[in-house]
Amino acid sequence: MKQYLDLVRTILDTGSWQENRTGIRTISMPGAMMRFDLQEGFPAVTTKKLAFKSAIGEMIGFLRASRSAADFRALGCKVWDANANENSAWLANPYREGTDDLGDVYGVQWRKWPGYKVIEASAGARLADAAERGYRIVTQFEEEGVQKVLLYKAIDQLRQCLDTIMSNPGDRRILFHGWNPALLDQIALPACHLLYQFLPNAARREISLCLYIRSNDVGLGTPFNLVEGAALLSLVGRLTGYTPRWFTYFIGDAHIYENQLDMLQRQLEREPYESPRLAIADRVPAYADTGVYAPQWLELVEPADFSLIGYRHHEPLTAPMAV
Ligand code: UFP
Repeated sequence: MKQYLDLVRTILDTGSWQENRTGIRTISMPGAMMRFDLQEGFPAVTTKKLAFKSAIGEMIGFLRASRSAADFRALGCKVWDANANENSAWLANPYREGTDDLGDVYGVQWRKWPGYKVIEASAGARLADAAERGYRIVTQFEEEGVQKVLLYKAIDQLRQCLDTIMSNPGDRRILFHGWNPALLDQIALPACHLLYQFLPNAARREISLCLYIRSNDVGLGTPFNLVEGAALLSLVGRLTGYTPRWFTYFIGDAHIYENQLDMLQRQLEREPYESPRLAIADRVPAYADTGVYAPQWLELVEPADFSLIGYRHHEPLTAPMAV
């Protein structure tokens, strides 16, 4: 995890102070990248104790399209409590459905992206094609004298990615997106990690992931997001029969909050330990062993199915999260 400490150093050396909506200043740097070979180990921060279970709980909440901080708590992840119940802009938002509601956050977009089509009522072939793809008619209406049909389908982007890895691994379009412009006004926090692209290599039976994060809190968010991305790639590899390989992590706005500087300075003084390995429980079927494609395990996995082997870390350090 030298790359993480290098990123922290680069931000401190070359970044500049900026104001933002949270009221806590940051040292920010535009554009950063880290690239991990998962065959060399799991990208777990070792210069403090990683909240591994919490990060895995959050990822599993996303896999289940959870939109309530209570669901995340039940999975062992408390990081959404403040965003759900303390952010004044969200508390006043008319789309908020009461205590703990987060709106249409990550998982809703991953698993149930709302897809709409408007098709002319006379366009039989298009209507038939849409029906074949699972679109259902919502209503028929008239626009400028033309009868039109509104259709809807909740798009399971992640499942489509797995299906394509199985059926057409050479495809260069295996990605899912969390940034839905139509829904930014009904969400507690617009997606930070928003674009995931899977890159299978059929000849080597390896799979890689490129992840783009528009805004990353490098003190608290980055260690968390690294766990989630690497664990997701490992799970997808398990279910599709590929060995997880390169995990490339792009950041747009890479920033360090002022009140986390002490925590990071102390981490810079520590020598990182060797990376641990990720273990996924045997009950999660490996396609490479069973030959049976079982994508339903995207929803069946539990936090206890993920563990780190050989995770050696320095003393825990804490710092406040900016909301
Ligand atoms: N943040 C992360 N990772 C996440 C997540 C949030 O680093 O997975 F959900 C941080 C980035 C930023 C803040 O500091 O939360 C989001 O604020 P904004 O929307 O203003 O970028």
